[in-house]
Amino acid sequence: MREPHDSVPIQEDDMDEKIKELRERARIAITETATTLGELSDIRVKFLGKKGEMTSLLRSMSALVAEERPRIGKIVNEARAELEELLAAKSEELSYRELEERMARERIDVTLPGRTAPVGHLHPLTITLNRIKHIFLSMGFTVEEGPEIERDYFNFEALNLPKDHPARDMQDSFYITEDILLRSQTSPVQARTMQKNEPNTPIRMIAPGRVYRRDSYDATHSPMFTQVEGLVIDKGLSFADLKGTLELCLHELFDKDVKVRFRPSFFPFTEPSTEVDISCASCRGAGCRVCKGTGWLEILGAGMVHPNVLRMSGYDPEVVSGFAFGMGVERIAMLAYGVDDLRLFYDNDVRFLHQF
Ligand code: 2NL
Repeated sequence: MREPHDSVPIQEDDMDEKIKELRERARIAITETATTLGELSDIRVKFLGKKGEMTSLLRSMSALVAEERPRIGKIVNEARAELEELLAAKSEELSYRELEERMARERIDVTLPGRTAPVGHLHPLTITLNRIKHIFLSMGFTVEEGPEIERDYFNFEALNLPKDHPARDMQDSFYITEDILLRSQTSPVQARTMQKNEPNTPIRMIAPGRVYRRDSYDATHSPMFTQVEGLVIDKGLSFADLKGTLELCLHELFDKDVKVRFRPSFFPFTEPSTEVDISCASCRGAGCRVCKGTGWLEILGAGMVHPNVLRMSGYDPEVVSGFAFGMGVERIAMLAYGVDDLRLFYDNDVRFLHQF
C-alpha cells in the first residue's frame, strides 16, 4: 500500500488537468449556480476553504517533483486569484440584488395617513347631564349628591309623604328593609341639604343621579333612570322665579324659539304644582307621532315648595319660600337626539353610542 503523501512523482499534465477542471467547475458554480449569498458562501468553502478542493490539490503538490512546484504553484495561485475575483464580483451582485428585493418587499409609503387609534367618548346621557349641569352652574346653582340607598324618612316622610300616603305604596319602590329603600327620586338630597343648613339659609342647588322605581322595562319606561331635581329657597321667591328659571333652562337645552307652557298639576311636595311642556320640535306644533298629535311634549314637573316640606327640614314658610323641579335626563336626551327607545341608552351597543 502507498500513502497519498509518499513522494511518488505524479504526472504534471495530470496536475495541470486537475487544476483546470477544478477551476472550470468552480467558475460555473460561482457565476451560474449561486443564486443567494448563502449558496455563494457554501461554494467558497467547498472550493477555497481550509478543507476545500483547492487546498487538497495544493497538498498533493508535495508529491510533485521539486522543479515542477513553482510552475504548478503559480497556476494554482492564478486559479485562486481568479476565483476570488469572481466570488467578490458575484457577492456584490447578489448583495445588490438581495437589497433590491428586500427594499421592494419592505416598501412603505410614508405619505399614507397614519392609523388613528380609536378614542372613546362621552355617553349621550352624560353629555345631556353635563349640559343641564352647565346651565344651572351658570345661574349660580351648586351640584349636590347623596346616597342611592336611602332612608324612608328622607325619601318620603320629609317630602310630605307620610307613611299612609297612597303615592308611597310598597309596590312602587324597591325596599331593602321596612326603613331602607333604593331612592325613588333625588329629593332626599335636597331634604338632607336643608337639614344640615342653619334654618332659612338660602339654597340654590341641583341634585342629579340615579333613581329606582318598580316599573316596566320598555321603550319609554325603566326601573332605573337618571333624574335631575332642583331646589331654590330664599326670601320673596314667587312662581315667576320658577317660570323664569325653567324657561331659561329649556331655551338653553332645546332652542331659543321653543314655546314653553305651564299646566296645573299635583305633587305632594309642592303647592301649587305644575307640569311643563315644550312645543314639539318634530312638527313645530302641528301634531305628529312624537307628540301624539298634541303639538306639545311634557318635559318636567315643578312647583312652589309645600310649607310642610319647608317646616319639616327646619325652614320657616312665614320667612322664606322656594320652588322645586324635577326632570328625567333620559327623556330629555331622547327628545334632544331623536331617540325613540330609552333602552338604547343602557344596551351599550357601540353602533348606537358612536353617533353622539
Ligand atoms: C318629575 C317631577 C318634581 C320636585 C320634583 C321637590 C323637592 C323638594 C321639595 C319640593 Cl326637596 N319638590 N321636587 C318637585 C316637583 C316635581 O319632579 O317629573 N320628576 C321626574
